[in-house]
Amino acid sequence: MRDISLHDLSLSQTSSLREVLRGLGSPQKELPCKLFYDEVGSQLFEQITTLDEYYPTRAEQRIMRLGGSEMAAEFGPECLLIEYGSGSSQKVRNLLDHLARPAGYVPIDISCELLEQSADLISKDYPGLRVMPVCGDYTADLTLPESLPRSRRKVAYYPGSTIGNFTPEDARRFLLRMAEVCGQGGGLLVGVDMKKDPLMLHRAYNDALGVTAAFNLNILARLNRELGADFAVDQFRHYAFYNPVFARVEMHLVSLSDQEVHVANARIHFDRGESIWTEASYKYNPQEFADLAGRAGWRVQRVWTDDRGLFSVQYLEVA
Ligand code: SAH
Ligand code: AVI
Repeated sequence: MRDISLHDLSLSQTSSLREVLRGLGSPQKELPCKLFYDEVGSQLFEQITTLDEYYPTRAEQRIMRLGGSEMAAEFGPECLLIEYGSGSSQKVRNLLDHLARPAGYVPIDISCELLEQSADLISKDYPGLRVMPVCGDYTADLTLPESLPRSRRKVAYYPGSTIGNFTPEDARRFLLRMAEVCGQGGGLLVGVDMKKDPLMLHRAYNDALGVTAAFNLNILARLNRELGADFAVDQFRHYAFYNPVFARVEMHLVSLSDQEVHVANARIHFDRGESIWTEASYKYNPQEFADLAGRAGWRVQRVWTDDRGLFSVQYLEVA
């Protein structure tokens, strides 16, 4: 059973031209990573999840498969599940398979086509479940449907280590907002990628087939397609590395020449070797994440990890 009202938002609303121009106008040029996820970008991300080098998806999926019934037991019966950045809605199946009489499932994603397809598949495979997809930018003031079903508990699900794409301070603010959405007694199940051998991280963001490079470069092609920009995409190179000082992988697009680019009425100059910072992916040990979440009003109840200690899935409740 799938609600038909999609809260639809287009690129112009989700990430205004102003936001792009501000990013490209700052001393370290940058673009928000949410811009990766148009239809092409979402397909490229799905390919990334199948790459040998990209361990996080496999590690998290395995944790979910093995731990799904224990996680569902923590949530209890009649919970309303709100998934942030649901993408293909694959991992959530490990929860839906075990939840007792869930009140509903609210997947939220900025990639509207993928969200619709995934919501349809979930509705088909879980016929009694109320599915209420919300398309939009969860970093903006996103409103959930007014007619949310009554539930015993609201549980946010935030898989993929997508929380690592915020700076720690922005992550804290976001966790705070999720605590407000879930309210007293609310829960949060979050996937968090852990610190590890920098070489393994390096490979995960520099795959041999170049899919991550294509994913990164697609952001420029998207600005050309949707904002009428004139980036010469072949004049930029994907550059990703692990920065151990900040415990984050940084993805950049480096200009291969001195060049001018036009975005709307703005002319933007690039020196050869200058970069646009497109994504940060922070890595946390469980205790570091517990401390961060603690500063946002959450208390960790349980942590599941894989046998190689690559990834963690943590269940928290509003303190
Ligand atoms: N949860 C999936 C997908 C992770 S990729 C998994 O674990 O494999 C990150 C997802 O978050 C994408 O589907 C992307 O479209 C979505 N996303 C990224 N930034 C977003 C934002 N600001 N608002 C809403 N969705 C966002
Ligand atoms: C969605 N997010 C957690 C991914 C990550 O690993 O930071 C996006 C990604 N970037 C490059 N590869 C995958």
